[in-house]
Amino acid sequence: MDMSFRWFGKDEDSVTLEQIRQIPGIKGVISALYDIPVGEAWPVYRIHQLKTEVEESGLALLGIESVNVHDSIKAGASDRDRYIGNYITTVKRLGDQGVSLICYNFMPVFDWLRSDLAQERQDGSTVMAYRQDIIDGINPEMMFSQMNADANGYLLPGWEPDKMEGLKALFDTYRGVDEQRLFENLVYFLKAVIPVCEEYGVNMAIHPDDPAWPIFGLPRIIHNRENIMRMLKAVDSKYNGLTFCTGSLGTSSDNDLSGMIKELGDRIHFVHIRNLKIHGKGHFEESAHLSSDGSFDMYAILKSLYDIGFNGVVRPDHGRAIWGEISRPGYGLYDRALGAMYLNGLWEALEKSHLRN
Ligand code: DNO
Repeated sequence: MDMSFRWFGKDEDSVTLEQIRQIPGIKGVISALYDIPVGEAWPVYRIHQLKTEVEESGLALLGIESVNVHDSIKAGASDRDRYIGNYITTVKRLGDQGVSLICYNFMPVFDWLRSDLAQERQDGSTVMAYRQDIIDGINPEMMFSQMNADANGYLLPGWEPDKMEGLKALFDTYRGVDEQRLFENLVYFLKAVIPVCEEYGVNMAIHPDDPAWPIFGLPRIIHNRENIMRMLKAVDSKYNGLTFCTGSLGTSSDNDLSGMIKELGDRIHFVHIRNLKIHGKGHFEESAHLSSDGSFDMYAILKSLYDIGFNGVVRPDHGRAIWGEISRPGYGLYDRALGAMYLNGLWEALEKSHLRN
């Protein structure tokens, strides 16, 4: 297992590569070229620059999160082939430079969603939280403004403000796109991209829908065992895999996280680990990683990964805001570093108890 840390680049992250390097057990970072507009091919020299910068700090570039998929591809619009062509160019360029992991999602218009980016807890820390009743009373445009206003001046991944300007048109693009159509559009995309991934040794790891149900009337198709298996079977190549995100899949208590890990096996290429405190259906907050602080059994999750022989990339996911740190919500240094240490500790215990038995 390679423990990693998400890094948003030196101009956009409050956390530096030097700080990441000092977290025990971190082998590399997960990053992206966040300024390249979605749908454009990534320039070779920019990929090279990013990789060099990371490597000069003593870390490895362990994967990209995300090479985002243009909404024309998701909606199956008439210009999708042009964007798929650009995507393939980026995959080839990444593969050429030894990057072998791409995380992406297929959520229409939006990415992950929270109703509160800084909910205060009893200990004075703040966390991101979700309440469906609040989301139900909000229109999508307001949601964009609110998420961006509350982001401590940082750009939230997936919530770029420029999207808001064309939001109505974007929703129109999805008219007539139901779950079945969205699934077909995903398969169309994968059928074009996966053969290239096979040739270039790049694993595609789709990120599940977060939360694990449709929002704002838009379809979502990657949020439970059945629809993930269906996606994997539709393009049955090892390179067509999953980012197993505990915090996304775990928003629905119908998802048995440990059972899913065992079933998905070697199609899991990347793991995002965080804990949630579930308060009821459609109501949760992001807790500390520690099992006893939330609703998930982190030992059981790590044990399932250990049992399937997982040797891919892991990262601690959203952390709490603690010790006065101001950062992009969910992506400060302190609580994610605590998370990484805890996960590494569980992993060490699993390895040693296995050796002794
Ligand atoms: C949220 C992240 C997601 C994820 C994308 C992958 O913090 O986990 O934004 O990066 O869904 O494309």
